[in-house]
Amino acid sequence: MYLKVNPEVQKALDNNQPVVALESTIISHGMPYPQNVETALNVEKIIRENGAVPATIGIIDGVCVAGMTPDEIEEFGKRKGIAKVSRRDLPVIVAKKQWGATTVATTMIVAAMAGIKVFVTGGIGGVHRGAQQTFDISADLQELAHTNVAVVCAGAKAILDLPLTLEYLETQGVPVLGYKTKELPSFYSIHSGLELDYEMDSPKEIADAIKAKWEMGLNGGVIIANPIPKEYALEESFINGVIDEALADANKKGVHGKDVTPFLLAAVKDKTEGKSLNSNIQLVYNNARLGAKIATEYCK
Ligand code: PSU
Ligand code: MN
Repeated sequence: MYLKVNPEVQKALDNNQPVVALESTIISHGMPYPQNVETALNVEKIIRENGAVPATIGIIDGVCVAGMTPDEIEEFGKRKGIAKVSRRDLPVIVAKKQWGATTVATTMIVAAMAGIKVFVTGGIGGVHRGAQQTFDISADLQELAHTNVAVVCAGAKAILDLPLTLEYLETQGVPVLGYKTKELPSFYSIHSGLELDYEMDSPKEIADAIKAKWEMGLNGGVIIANPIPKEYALEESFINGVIDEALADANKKGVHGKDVTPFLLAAVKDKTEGKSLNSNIQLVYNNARLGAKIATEYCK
């Protein structure tokens, strides 16, 4: 009733074949139309080419859908006013039978309900700069603490306080695994200056660590941090300057609550138009390739 799993996705799950979950906030709130739809469909194609079944997740007329059709993805990209739905919003949107775009937290919730273990996205939410005063810590981090889904991302954007985000994840027992890197990538950049404890060199090594965690009953997520391909990375002083301007705008306008992240993402996009969008698209493709391989190893 609350959950609808696409038949192809269900069949793969029943046969222990790899499935990769995908979020819809990135479609409805992360990129402009039509690039959002084009990217979401290409990501699904890449997942398939790498041997897994894609399951784009969103809420349609109050039903949590795991595995949208291409038409539904198109509608998520086009339709105005689709709510951004994190954990606290989910029951209301479902009860009111509305449409909702799922954040990392909510995509993890629905993936776990459906039995999907691996989820690919661009960047996760985290501890915001100034959280000491504002208490603004993304619900994504709490979800990673409790829900058994592995999340492949390109790290987190420097709109966040990245050192505090890593501290929070450590406290909550969430492993952060660098893929072929010992440094936390920061979305548009390969570097953040923050060292990771674990560098993993293959999808199998990552799948083994995920399995060990869950087979021991250590509940919660795992972050796989996959740096953006070098050729698409943005120059750090350029992007950090843009982020500082965006943060100043948000402060001046008194943006708060769930609007902070979309405001900052939109401001960064506007100030770099063209440049950041292409990088964003390419890093998601890169994550899709890795996520499908991890899901495949996990099923072996
Ligand atoms: N960071 C990005 N791109 C995104 C998001 C975060 O670089 O699209 C989205 C994700 O859906 C994430 C959400 O789960 O924003 C976090 O929002 P908040 O900080 O309000 O929890
Ligand atoms: Mn927040």
